[in-house]
Amino acid sequence: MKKYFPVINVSKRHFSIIILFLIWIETEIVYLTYFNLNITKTDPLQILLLIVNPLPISAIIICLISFLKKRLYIWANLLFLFIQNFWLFVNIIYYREFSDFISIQTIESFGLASNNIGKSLVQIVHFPDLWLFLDVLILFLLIHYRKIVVSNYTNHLLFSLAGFLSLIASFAVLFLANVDRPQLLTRSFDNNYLVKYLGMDGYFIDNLYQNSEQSSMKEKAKPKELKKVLKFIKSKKTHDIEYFGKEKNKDVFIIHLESLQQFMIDYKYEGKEVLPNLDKFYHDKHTISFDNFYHQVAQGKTSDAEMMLENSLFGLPTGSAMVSYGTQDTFDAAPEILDEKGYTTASLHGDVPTFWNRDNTYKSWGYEYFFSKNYYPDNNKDSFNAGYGMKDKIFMKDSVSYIQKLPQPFYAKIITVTNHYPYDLNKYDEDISSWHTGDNSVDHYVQTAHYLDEAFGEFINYLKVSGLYNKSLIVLYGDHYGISNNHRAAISKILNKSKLTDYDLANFQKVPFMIHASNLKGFTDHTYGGEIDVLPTLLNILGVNPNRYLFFGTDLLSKDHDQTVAFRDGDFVSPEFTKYLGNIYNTSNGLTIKKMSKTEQTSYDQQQSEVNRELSYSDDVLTGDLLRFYHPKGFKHIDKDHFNYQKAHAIKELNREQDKRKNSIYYLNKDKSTVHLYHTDAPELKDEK
Ligand code: GP9
Ligand code: MN
Repeated sequence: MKKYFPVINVSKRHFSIIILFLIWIETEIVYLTYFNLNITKTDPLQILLLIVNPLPISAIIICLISFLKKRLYIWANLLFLFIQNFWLFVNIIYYREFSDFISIQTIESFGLASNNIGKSLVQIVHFPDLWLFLDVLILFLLIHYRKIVVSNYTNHLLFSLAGFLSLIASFAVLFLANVDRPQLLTRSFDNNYLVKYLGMDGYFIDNLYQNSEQSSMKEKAKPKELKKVLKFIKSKKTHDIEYFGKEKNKDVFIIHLESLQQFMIDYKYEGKEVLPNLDKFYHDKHTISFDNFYHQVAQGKTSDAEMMLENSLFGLPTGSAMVSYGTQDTFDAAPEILDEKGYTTASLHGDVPTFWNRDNTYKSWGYEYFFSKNYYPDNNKDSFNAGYGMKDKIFMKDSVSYIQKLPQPFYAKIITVTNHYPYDLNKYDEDISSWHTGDNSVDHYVQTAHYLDEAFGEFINYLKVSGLYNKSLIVLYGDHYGISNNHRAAISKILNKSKLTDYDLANFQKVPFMIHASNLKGFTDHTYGGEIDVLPTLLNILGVNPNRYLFFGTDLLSKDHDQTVAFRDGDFVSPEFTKYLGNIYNTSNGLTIKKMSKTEQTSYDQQQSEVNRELSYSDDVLTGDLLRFYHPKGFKHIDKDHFNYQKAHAIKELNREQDKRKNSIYYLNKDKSTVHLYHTDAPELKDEK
């Protein structure tokens, strides 16, 4: 034996480099073969970060280990290598099942062995994955049998210097990551982003930090805080609802119109209506349309809108509540509330399921189904995608194959995405010319908005021919602005206003909100309200009493509705005042209020204090997980573990439901698909006909 394996003497410096190299190469292999990090190949910074990011944090730790003496140095290195391998290994397994990275919150909320991982562990651990541990094993044997002998000399200066440089490098990675993806850490977006930019270690440290912050807030929160919140909420309850139960048991479609702003309704460009289908819907005799309805989102954008729409809770002042609290908090959300009333619940979206942590949050909200990108045929074809996901026309058409199988009544949320910055569209999809404001990041908005309108028109057409239209309550909302206030010059051109004030910008935050159903008498409602008010409004129409729940919004159609609309930064709009960007305007005429009468001042102060209170109470609910202490009578939460959004599982479940519930559109059509009733002019789908 001795003859074949000569003893190798290595210095500490070399041994440390070997460990670092192994960690680096293995991480790179795993990045490229197991994960789908969506690297933009034309972005050199992304590629550089992907190559460099496994190094700095590991290098710092390896440098620290180098100060250990004798065998402790060697075993600590091996242990560190093993931990790194193990971290990669568990993430490979988790990723294979969920296309997401493991987090402390997921382990705490679902347990490692549950969340269907336990059941199928044998299927998802592939024997060849164990290659990851080969290096530790080989090194262990070589050291144990003294085939590798590491010198005991530590060059203190060298390791200190290397450690210091690695520390600088880790900050450089963080800095460059933020250059490429601004607000990466404050807004989080998606675990895939964190790993792509900061590496597995960076992701872990961030997760550790976030989790310890969240846990300490949660631990501190006591049931008596809930009492304060409930007292506040009680003053906002609405009574004698004229519309109560008007559309009981109807199917519900919530159509999320990405970045669509109210000013686009009835907007004409080059003499043509930009949104002919939405305009028609807006003025329909069965549509209640709101023209003073505001988005109330902050950094969490779409996720803030979703949080408000389905929980009547505000997003957070920074970051995304769905990302920070969606996995572990308790919610009384629309899907779960409606599930209790016999509804089947589904969210449909053409982006990856991890974005805004939807894959975990939807389980906490009680969604039975989440049809995301990989459920859709040809979802990876370049021509089928624009910006963040599948093009609306293709996405909406292919959604029908799932919608038709949902047992009725159902609650289906359809999240569009094509009208999203940077408003990308293929030339052949462009039906109208772009604006010519000279601001390139704004000019194409009109084209993608028009595309969204066409997609919506095709979808409504399907609802009509399939008979669903009259059986459904259709709710439309714009989630937030598409054109931010940074584009003042372009906004004045678009609105044809030579002098743009902050009052105009406040109005620019209005988004469409419409409710359509056959028993409703349509009109344009000038009530002031926002996204926080949607859920109580919707529940009343469906005959579910919202007063039973802890909601911050109030029914828009009720006489008791509170018309003070809070923005996330403490600004607000009410029928009297528009407080925006530090200025106060008279809402009815847009003039600056310089001096207030005593009564005006009292009413202003009262509104401001209410806004401050509702925002901070809503934050208390989320950060303290206060809903865990709240038990509406008879309302039982579904175990989060019950849900499984794997495609194969969902399809099996849907098929099983057909014969059990016997009332899906598909079943009622004698097990025949209704997809052929759907007509789209999307050229990508032309070959299919
Ligand atoms: C991504 C989509 C976009 O899935 O919902 O979110 P946004 O950037 O609008 O918040
Ligand atoms: Mn959005």
